[in-house]
Amino acid sequence: MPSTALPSVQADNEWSQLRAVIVGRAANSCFPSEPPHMIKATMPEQYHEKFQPKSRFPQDVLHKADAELDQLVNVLAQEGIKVYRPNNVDWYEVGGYTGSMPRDGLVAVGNTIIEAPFSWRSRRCEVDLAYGNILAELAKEGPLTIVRAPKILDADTIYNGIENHEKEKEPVWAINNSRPAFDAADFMRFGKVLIGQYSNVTNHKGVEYLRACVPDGYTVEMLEVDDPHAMHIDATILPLKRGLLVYNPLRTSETALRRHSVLQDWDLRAYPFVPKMRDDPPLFMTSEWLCMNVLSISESKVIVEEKDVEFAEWVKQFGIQPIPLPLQHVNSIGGSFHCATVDLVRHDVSV
Ligand code: ABU
Repeated sequence: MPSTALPSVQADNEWSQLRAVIVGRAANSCFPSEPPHMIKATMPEQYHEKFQPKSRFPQDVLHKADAELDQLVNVLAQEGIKVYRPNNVDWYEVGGYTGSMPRDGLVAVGNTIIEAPFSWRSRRCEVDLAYGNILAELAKEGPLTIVRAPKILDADTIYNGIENHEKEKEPVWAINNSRPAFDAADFMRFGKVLIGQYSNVTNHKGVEYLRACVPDGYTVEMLEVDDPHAMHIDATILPLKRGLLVYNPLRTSETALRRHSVLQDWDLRAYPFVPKMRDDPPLFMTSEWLCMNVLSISESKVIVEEKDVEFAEWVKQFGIQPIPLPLQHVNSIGGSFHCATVDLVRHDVSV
């Protein structure tokens, strides 16, 4: 008798009906301890001095962030979506960053889930510690391929020659190309095509490595992005539904997007407003463009941050219902709804 059970991982776009998802946890998150040149390249200038080794985010921000994530879980469950939660980890003890940004470390491509070979030293154990239990559960629930990142056994070389050159010449990116590195949030899925960006955490070897990991029939293309601070593509492009993409016109252009044949006949919309930077709670780690960092739960429903009223009103013209929820304290420690989740199963996958 053929099984009617859902596959535990089956997703290759950002918009079709969501069935299963990981939602992160904020407790014990710390400012990531990375070299000053990386912080300078990727973080808002006014908060650079906060990025010291063993430095916790404010406790009240973390408590409120976890309450926001719990509320998100309840709303997703009410929509009939299966939710997986990470382990509680003491990031202070292990010298890590967070369990609230699973999008950076994992990406589902069809029936395969791929772990990012992080460039950041502070994130090297993140997937094992926070999401290891989920990967084991997914493997029990159904056949899937899990691609774990290569372990770095010797000294890491990713910053060699970059840290020391900081004073002489601004590096193009904050990492070199000595080993594969990418963050999964530097890629968006459009069916059989993934579109990504090179960034301060994603290098050429990382992209070649990802190309080798995706299942047969999938390809990885790189978007031309004009952003020296680039780190994660999910506040630069947003495929809202099949055929409709919103982009940040300060970072990319319609010309660059049209070079990708999968987008040839899409409606490409520059977001017409300039979002405002929020400082209460502070956006320690992101730009003001987080309003684009939404989670689509279907082609007609999208979860948006409740303060991003302008964005919520704007998407209604496309027949999309915004679901406003609070996430400002999660925003404060690194991202919004897209960053804080990993979609595992979406209906209507092009496999
Ligand atoms: N991690 C998402 C943030 C991207 C941005 O601020 O542009």
